[in-house]
Amino acid sequence: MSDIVTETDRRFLAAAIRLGAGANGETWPNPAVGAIVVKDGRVVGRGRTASGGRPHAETIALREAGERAAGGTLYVSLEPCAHHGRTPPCADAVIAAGIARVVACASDPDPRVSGRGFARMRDAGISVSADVLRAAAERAHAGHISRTTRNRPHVVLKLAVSADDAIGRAGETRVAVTGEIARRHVHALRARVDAILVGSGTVTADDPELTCRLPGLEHRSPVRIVLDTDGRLGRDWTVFAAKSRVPSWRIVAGPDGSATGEASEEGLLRTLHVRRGEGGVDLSDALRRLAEAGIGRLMVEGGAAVARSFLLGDLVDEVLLFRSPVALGDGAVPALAGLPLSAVESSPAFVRKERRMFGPDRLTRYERRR
Ligand code: AOF
Ligand code: ZN
Repeated sequence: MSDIVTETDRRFLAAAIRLGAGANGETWPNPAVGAIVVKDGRVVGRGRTASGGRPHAETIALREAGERAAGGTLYVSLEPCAHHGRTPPCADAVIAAGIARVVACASDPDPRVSGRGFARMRDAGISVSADVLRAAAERAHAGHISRTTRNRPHVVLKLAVSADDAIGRAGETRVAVTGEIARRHVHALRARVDAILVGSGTVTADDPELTCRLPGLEHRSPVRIVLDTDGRLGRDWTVFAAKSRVPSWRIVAGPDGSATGEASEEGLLRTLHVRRGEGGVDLSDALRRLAEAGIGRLMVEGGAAVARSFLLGDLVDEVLLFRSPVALGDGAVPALAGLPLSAVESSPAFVRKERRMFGPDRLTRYERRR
């Protein structure tokens, strides 16, 4: 029993998707859902998944709408849940509030939900239009979809390269490749992912903090993940510093090639033991463990060898390539450790989706062809 979806419906639903997506990075292990309640053409309630994943978006929007929800329409970026998890089912709350019509994007791939939320509301006499603005919602919920359907995070590879395809100069640390405006954009991107990952070489070369340092967004720093194959990095490195308030996860390869599945914690420092692969940790095993630990959106930030391994392993879903107009010249360190950048720029595996300037630097966004 689906009714006709109007342009106005699409606009409200697009607003719900944007509202939810603004919380990406804050809600893991849950998706960042957006919900808007409309009565007689006016917005009477808005909600997005709260930090840490609960309460869910619909509960917040319905609470704000109060009695005005009765007879109204709910626009929601994901199918309302039907399971008794850490909160009661949203589908039941929608029914209890007297909502007459629901316009939603796709069904929730979580096996506890997948279609049951829609069915429950339809059984209660609510008119449900599903699968509206599906592509936009799939992008907003890429982390949740990847975690629940592939058991690994949605992986975004960020590269900042010079005009001569380099990421630094041999023997020099913290060489600025791109400018200030691009740097700030990268910090804003960090706020929207659940975790960022680097190799141990990046830690020992640059001793980075890997936090989001934009005024007002400091609390949005993602989990910092370091591939520390042999577990050699100590707590004197900035990412592992005991006084830090941002969680750090160290990924260590098991000594005998087997995954111990072990995890240990020391304050905000967690160590995950994964299988050993060729030349380091087994990345597929590491991604599986991260998904199990709740990470849906992961940004890989370097260095060259890590980027190369992710690309060669076909583990990259999206590439953000920042390119500066300036060449680094003598001693330039190639961006992908021997793999040419054409592995992204002219690979049939990736489709170019977007181009934008950040001051003098150009960002090109690629998506993996599905
Ligand atoms: C919704 N609205 O805002 C979100 C939903 O552990 P729980 O009980 O919080 O349930 C987590 C699951 O609920 C998660 O895997 C996903 O399927 C769904 N998330 N559902 O109706 C929301 N965040
Ligand atoms: Zn729910």
